[in-house]
Amino acid sequence: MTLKLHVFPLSPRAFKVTWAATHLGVEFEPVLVDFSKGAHRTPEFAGLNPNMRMPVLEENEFTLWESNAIVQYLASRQPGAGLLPEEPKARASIAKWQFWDSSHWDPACAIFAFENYVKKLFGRGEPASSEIARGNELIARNAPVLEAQLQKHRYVAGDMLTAADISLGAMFWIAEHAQFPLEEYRGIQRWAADLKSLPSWQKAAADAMAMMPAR
Ligand SMILES: N[C@@H](CCC(=O)N[C@@H](CS)C(=O)NCC(=O)O)C(=O)O
Repeated sequence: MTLKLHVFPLSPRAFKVTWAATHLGVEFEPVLVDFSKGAHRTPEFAGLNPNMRMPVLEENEFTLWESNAIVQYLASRQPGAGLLPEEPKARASIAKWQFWDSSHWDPACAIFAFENYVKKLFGRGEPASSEIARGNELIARNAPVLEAQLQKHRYVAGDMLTAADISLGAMFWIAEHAQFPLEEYRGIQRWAADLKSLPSWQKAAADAMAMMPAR
């Protein structure tokens, strides 16, 4: 069985795993999890991920959820690509940023994704100002950490593109819609533009849009 990636392609967490696979040249079959039809709330989907969330990787009997675990798995299958070096300190630095993504960056950005994008996409009302205020606080606390790193280095874990850039940078897939308050962070903006210019980003973006059913 081909490796399958179950995704709702407009989500940055989905883009994270399809972009990783595309960048690494891992062949995969994308499977649409159509949120508008509640496809993630079926018993079949719960069998793949009891959290009823995407993305999910499925490969024969093996299933894997949590987008950063999927990025690590894909990157470790293609060691020659350099996204996840073997050397313990280099690997740990990448894991550190991926855990930071799950703990701090994704939750901060997700507020803007939900309030400014998801609500509009699914007709769920206007952005809540209290939530935007909470998002602004989280961005103000966390973005300077990433900015300082990107002022010193071209990429998140140093001077080479790694799995950490894929994990953190995928959020920019929806930046135009989500309106993250990140304009003042010049290092982050330079890095995001760099990532978006990669051929793998452009291919993954085109493939993601092609997957979306007509609305
Ligand atoms: N930490 C998880 C988060 C996955 C997640 O929350 N996915 C959302 C979409 S971006 C989802 O499937 N939501 C379905 C729901 O809330 O019912 C990951 O990175 O994979």
